[in-house]
Amino acid sequence: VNRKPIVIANWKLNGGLDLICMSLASFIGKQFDGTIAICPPYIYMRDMMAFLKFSELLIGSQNVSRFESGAYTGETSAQMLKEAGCSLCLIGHSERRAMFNESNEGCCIKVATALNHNLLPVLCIGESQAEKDAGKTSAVLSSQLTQGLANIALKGRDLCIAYEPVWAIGTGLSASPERAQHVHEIIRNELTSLFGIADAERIRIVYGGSVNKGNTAQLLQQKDIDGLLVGGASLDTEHFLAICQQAC
Ligand code: G2H
Repeated sequence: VNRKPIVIANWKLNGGLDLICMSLASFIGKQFDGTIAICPPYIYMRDMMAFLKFSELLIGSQNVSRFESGAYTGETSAQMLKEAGCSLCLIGHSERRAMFNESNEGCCIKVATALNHNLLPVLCIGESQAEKDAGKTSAVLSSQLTQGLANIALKGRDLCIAYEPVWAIGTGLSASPERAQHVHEIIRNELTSLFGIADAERIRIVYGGSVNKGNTAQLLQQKDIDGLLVGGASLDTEHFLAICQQAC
């Protein structure tokens, strides 16, 4: 199966015009055999878009509203993101689940909304340290997938899953490539039950959690690791470029 790699930068609540200029300048003229995307805070998307004709970068969002329009203060809809030139959106990042009460059911509505507007949904899942210690990793991921993708019909459209073990996020403690591969295989099996083998083989499963230029190559050598979701290391332009160049 030829799944082209995808590397996604998640700037979280970081960055500014300086970082945008530096990042985009260093990507000008670079070519990749895969997809590179940056998810800045919403406010910077339009600034980034102006540079995009000079590079192959895509822009993603860190979240999307479950609503289409109406009296929902502070929300940004999938249609607005699409109009702004966005190609993908993160859904259910563990920080949103933990700090903004995002549920699997809410994530499922967001996945459907993103698909309907031709945005690539990147559904983020992962177990906590306590769940890992209790041997519940498979069960947690299974319910995040079955509930987060309930009644979703792909109809040929793309979906991406990000496996981000909560204990590895921003801690410097990445999952070992072997453990990450083991979990990605569990995820692909679950996707096979949900969508059938053809879709499950097509869906890219990316790893996130303390990715850096030192662990990129080994992670991507694993059969079921199809890309990376990079937080902290993506805020250093040269570091992020080094990750992308190793990946694709
Ligand atoms: C996980 C990741 C990016 P970091 O949240 O989504 O962040 O690479 O800083 O662990």
